[in-house]
Amino acid sequence: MQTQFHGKTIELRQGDITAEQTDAIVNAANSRLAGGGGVDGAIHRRGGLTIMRDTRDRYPAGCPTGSAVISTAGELNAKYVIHAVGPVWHGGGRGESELLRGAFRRSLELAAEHGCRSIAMPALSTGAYGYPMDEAARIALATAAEFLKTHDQPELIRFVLFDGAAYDAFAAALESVRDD
Ligand code: AR6
Repeated sequence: MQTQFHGKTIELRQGDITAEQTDAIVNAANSRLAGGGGVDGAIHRRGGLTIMRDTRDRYPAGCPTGSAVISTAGELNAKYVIHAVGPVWHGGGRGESELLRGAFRRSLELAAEHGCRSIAMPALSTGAYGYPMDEAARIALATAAEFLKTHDQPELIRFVLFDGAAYDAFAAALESVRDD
């Protein structure tokens, strides 16, 4: 499923984000950039050790929640990995929505700053960090659509969703963003 926004494309795809061939792939990282399970584990497994070496050299202090940093993509079919740190879900009263928006927004800014024409993003925070999928999908898509209003790049923002339930939640949210 895809939709045009201001001449650029937001697309939904079900699958494994490490197989993407976009210029940038976004990782669902933690603030220590220490690696872990889920998307993070898959990216480091498939991308090789140079990704961790690069993030350790460049960002020894890690990355704050609600932001992102950029590194080499190692052996992945991308130019860059962008490590985005979404919030842990605590019920919604601890600024989670702004932090999630910030993680997506900073990832898109980094992609634009590095001349990326395409970016693949996962459903940040919806796995180990427990963010409710429907709400996360609305924030992800609203942030992407908003970004495309004022930026020429990336021309393609692709959300790569791991399973059918995540895909359906993003599809419903994309309909409502489109109608805004
Ligand atoms: N491709 C696309 N989506 C995936 C993949 C994949 N290969 N694997 C999982 N997902 P998570 P978080 C989905 O847990 O919630 C790590 O340990 C998954 O179904 O990867 O932000 C980090 O080191 C879910 O919908 O990220 C952090 O400590 C979504 O991606 C922490 O987990 C995000 O799940 C980050 O937790």
